Amino acid sequence: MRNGSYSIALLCSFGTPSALKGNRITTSAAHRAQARSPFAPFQRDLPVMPELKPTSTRGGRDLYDVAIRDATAEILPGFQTPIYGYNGLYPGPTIRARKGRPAIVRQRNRLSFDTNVHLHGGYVPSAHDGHPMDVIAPGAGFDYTYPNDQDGAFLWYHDHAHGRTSWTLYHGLVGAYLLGDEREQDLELPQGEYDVPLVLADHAFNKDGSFRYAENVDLGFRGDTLLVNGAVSPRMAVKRRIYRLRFLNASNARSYELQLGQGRQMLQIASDGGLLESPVARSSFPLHPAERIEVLVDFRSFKPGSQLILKNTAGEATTTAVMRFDVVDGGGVEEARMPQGPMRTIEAMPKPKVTRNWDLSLATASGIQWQIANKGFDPVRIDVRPRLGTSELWTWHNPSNRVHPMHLHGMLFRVVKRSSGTIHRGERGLKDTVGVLAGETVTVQPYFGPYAGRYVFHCHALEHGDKAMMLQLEVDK
Ligand SMILES: [Cu+2]
Repeated sequence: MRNGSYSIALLCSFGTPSALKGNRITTSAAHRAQARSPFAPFQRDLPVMPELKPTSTRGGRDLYDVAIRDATAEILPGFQTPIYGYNGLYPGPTIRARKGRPAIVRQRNRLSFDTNVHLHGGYVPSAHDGHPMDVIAPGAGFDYTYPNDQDGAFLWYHDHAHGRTSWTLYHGLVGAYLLGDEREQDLELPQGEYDVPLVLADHAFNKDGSFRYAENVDLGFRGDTLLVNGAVSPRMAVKRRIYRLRFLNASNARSYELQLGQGRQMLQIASDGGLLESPVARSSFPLHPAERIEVLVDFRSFKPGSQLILKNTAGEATTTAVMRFDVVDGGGVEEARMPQGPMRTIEAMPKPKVTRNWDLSLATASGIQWQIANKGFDPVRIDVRPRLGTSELWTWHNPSNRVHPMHLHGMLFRVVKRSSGTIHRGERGLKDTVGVLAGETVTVQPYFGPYAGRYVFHCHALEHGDKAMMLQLEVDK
């Protein structure tokens, strides 16, 4: 019932058609021409999220200030789409943090309902993790302290207030948090404009330009329009240089299979938990909700004028074209390089002494609810108590006909077994989310650390997590 009242309150407080009136802007003839078919791909340049600058760098740590608020975004040319945004932006501003330099992100809730912020993939003390019940009331704020003492990785931040993440993330509460370290620097990976976070999400629109959302707890939301960094299938001018493309699947429930051109080589260097031990050449790769994959693409071998379409081969008609890279002349002296050999040694985890099995299933007895081990989320119940500094084998068994991207808060794991076949080398690094395919059984080995305390693990198909495919773990000292 509580969830139902949330939805109603949200619908009322959120941009109504009357609020949208007058936001319609009149612009140049070219712009109006575009507005006639705002859903055609490759019409807009890829937006780049602004980098958030610290308000203080004193005392060896960076302080950031963010307002979580209602805003509008020009996603379709000529329309203002109501969103919720970190600093009023969709996607939110990018935070670039450094390993060894703690950050405090002061989040002020200027929305009309509770929200919180989870740093996805971060080693973060329990009180700062954005547990679904630890929320910030309207008008209040919270200082999230991030130690940044893990290896470099593409983390991301998003709302995690229980029961409505499918609504709030869909309406804009996502942002990139790029944690860099010295190893990346030593490898001379592309930097600056050649290091590009790409936030993918499928959406649908009403005629007035507002986001259209219809809840589907079983399937999860599917939109008919792909957005990258908040633009419909955009184009990006690339110089003849090496680019680091960092993909985040910020979709509610859609999985992608990404392919460049007819299968041009992309060199995967990282996954959720940062660099792989060695780079892996890929002609395409899957990306499930919440997963990150980072690749290097060498555009030096393409002639100026070449166009390469990044396709989602798992998509349907309008959800196939993800974006286009337009190779332009110039580029100057290349400073980055493509790593050939080992990039990182991932420390072995302690031998697992415990094996746990988790069935992933749909219960329909009293309304539709997704469950883990026949249980839905209960904030007063702790479901599992692993010991700090140990590792275990966790087996996700998925007899359902949906993909469940299973995510653990506050710690990382390795994928050790897939019933559907061998584990791809691109999936052998550290992970925080694993796509468990329909009918599949997947075993992962989490390491319970570095912090003791209460965390959650859940399905990252957002409609599944909201209702209520999430359990609690407490790491005991
Ligand atoms: Cu799921």
